[in-house]
Amino acid sequence: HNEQQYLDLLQYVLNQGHKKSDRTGTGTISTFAYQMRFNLQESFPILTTKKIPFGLIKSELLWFLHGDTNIKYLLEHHNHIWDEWAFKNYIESADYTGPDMSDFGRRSLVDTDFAKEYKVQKDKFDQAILTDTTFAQKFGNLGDVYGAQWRHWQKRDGGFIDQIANVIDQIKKTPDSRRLIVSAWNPEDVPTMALPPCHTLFQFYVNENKLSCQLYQRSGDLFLGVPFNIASYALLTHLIARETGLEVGEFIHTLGDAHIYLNHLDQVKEQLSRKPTMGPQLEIKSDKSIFEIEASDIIVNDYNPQPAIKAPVAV
Ligand code: UFP
Repeated sequence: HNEQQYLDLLQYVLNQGHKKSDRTGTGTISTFAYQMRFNLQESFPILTTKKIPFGLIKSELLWFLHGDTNIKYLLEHHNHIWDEWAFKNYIESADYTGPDMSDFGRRSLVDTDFAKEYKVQKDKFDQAILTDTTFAQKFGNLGDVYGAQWRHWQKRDGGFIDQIANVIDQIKKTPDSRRLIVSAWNPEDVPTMALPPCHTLFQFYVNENKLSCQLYQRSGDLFLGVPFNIASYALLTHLIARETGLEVGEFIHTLGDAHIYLNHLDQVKEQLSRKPTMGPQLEIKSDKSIFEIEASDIIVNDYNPQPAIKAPVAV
């Protein structure tokens, strides 16, 4: 059963994880190096033991695939996953003249008055991105995030590399190749990045007309981040398989630092007390290419998850 892979990982880290301090100051229990295998023929591996918002996963992945790095597209799709990174750039700029918003992530968790003011400023910011093109160009762009690394990796001698178009081409022409790789990790950029890529590198493999994909994820927040990452890369594997005329095989998820934040332990135990049900099936209702397909063309059928479980994000 696909979902059992994930639940086993939670249990493994509860049992084997050692206490480890981390960048965010939250504290984790952590283990190093773990691998899950999801059979994409069996079901689409989105969790049923808690509700995962598939809409956000779709629009984020399509945003990456378009090579888009501006949050405008995400906001148009009611996706706020990346907002805070753009908002941070804005409040640190000379254009921002509102009340002090420094350290807004932490402060809005502990100070309700501040949280209200933050919401006002953030809504204003989102509206400006949506309605003012010049503002969106200036403050909506996140620079070197996945869309840029995947679709226009900057070459040292000028020009760009489109890793996604290249890998699609290679899968079609040389399916036995052992070089079917897309990399997001750029050691030159890492020191200046707010969030160095978590999904560092992925590789495709073709066997008996089936396409498999392995992701190396350097760091995984097992309760909040990893369920998204599993569904996102499973969807990516489906989209690349469709584009290259192949069936889907497996999604293999390899994690480096696999951790549970100390303030997620109750939520993890709650989730482990639930029983997974049959996973849904993915349906793609369009002939459009991987670069033109729209979120509304992609649906999961028979997705009947148990309720969401809330937990604070470590920032
Ligand atoms: N994280 C994920 N998946 C993601 C993502 C972030 O699990 O897709 F973008 C988590 C991992 C870690 C934190 O807890 O976010 C990133 O922090 P660091 O860069 O210190 O590893």
